[in-house]
Amino acid sequence: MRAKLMSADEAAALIRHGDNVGMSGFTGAGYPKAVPAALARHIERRNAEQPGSFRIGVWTGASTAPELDGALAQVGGIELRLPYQSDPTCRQRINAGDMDYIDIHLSHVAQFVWFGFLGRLNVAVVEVAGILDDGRLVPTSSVGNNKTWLEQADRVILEVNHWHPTALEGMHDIYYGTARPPQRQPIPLTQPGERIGEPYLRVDPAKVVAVVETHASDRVTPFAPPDAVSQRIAEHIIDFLGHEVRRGRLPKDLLPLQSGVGNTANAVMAGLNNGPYENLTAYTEVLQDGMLAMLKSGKMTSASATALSLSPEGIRDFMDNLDFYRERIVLRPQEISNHPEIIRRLGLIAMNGMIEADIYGNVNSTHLMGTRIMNGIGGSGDFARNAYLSIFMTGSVAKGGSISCIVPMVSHVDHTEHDVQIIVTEQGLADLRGLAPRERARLVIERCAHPDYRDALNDYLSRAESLGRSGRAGLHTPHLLDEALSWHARFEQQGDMRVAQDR
Ligand code: 0RQ
Repeated sequence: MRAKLMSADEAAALIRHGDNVGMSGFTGAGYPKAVPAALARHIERRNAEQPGSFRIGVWTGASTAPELDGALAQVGGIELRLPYQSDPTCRQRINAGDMDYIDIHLSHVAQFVWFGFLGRLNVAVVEVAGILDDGRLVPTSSVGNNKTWLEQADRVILEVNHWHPTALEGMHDIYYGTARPPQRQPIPLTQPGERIGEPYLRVDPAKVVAVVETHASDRVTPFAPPDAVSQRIAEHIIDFLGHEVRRGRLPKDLLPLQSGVGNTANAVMAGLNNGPYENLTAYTEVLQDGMLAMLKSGKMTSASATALSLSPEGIRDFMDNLDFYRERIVLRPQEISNHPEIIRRLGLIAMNGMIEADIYGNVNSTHLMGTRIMNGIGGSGDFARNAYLSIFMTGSVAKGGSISCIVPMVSHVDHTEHDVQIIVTEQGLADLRGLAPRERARLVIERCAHPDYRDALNDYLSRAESLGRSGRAGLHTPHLLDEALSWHARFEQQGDMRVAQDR
């Protein structure tokens, strides 16, 4: 490995036009810090000589950072991106049609690569915290798809980032027991904090073509204190969980929590931290500040994730108390953190954000006005489809009230009515379990819609029902198709064209 030490520029020169490159990185944690930037410079020079002559496929765990996604998108270097991104330049290029993007469930990525569904993986660029004498690798603040990249890629570039504390060693659990059907066996994980694998990543040293040393921090995003909307959403969820415990539908210590990223998710965690529950656990994808606080207070006993996504204060606390957290946090490959088999077995309480929901309970998590990608489905589908309770949350209105996030028919479907059980806005919570479509519609309008839009939605529903009663349409899921489709177009005309342009 020592013989392969080189500069980021030399390593980047080993990546060729047309390569599919598997990069480490998950929500701003553990992404390579130097090679992508060097590669972007290289691509920029090549494309200046001959436009479009150097483009690659970029596969990651999830979102990364401006130094990776942003830098490569800026120079037009990405032909195809998957599976989740949240970078403004990528978003703009994808929506302009300059860059292809495949939005797939995070749990699918690793197996799609083994199955050969996505073509050959030519190069892996993986950040690690260290290399052991025997060649095994110490993972970083995220695991993501690194195991798969290291196994499947023809050539491997390692970035050893000395910013990651060596005390991370031992926090990870890399499971090597997955196989392709028909050889697949059950994954022997029955508790969120259980370890079923090994603490290191393996790599065939013969495939390592470069080792680059860096010392650079992960992308850290400060959290704003929860706003009034997030706080109301959190209160509704916490009331609802209490109700479920009283009804005997949830154990008194709840079930393992999965929480999407963002301020609402943190507000829910803060609410639970101040609530009556003890011995909580988490089986989630990304661990944010809110969960660290719960581990610290003792309310939460263990948390499993594939990545950390901490604020600057969260990072400081994590680094200062690594021995404490190493006993309580397990970081796993995303094929395990998001595995449907395990999610179903553990019975998770899944809480994810959304862009809009329709009155029947279909959810759009990814596309503004039906056509413009925001980020991607991420792990929300893995969790929602398989959870014990599947909760989706959003403010009832967007863009200063000019758009209702409760609509007659979602403009893009990520989670169907069959996978969505509970919808929450700051207005209230609609529990859709056991309700037929028209009952769901009334409840969603009554509990979740903003008062400014309630009349319009009720009017829509009653006219759709009249059409059904007249025999000209179905009464099972009544719709006025012309109006359902023009609902979004009306917003764009009346309201905020910024939505169209910004995104
Ligand atoms: O745009 O910033 O320009 O104002 O959409 O909306 O309200 O800031 O919501 O940050 O919670 O993100 C679904 C995108 C929500 C996120 C989504 C506009 C709004 C704003 C963002 P501006 P908010 P959040 C595990 C789970 C998928 C992945 C996932 C997400 C912007 O939760 O990416 O769940 N989820 N992963 O103004 C038009 C509407 C709108 C709208 C909001 N109805 N119409 N614009 N906006 N609603 C974690 C991982 O997978 C890593």
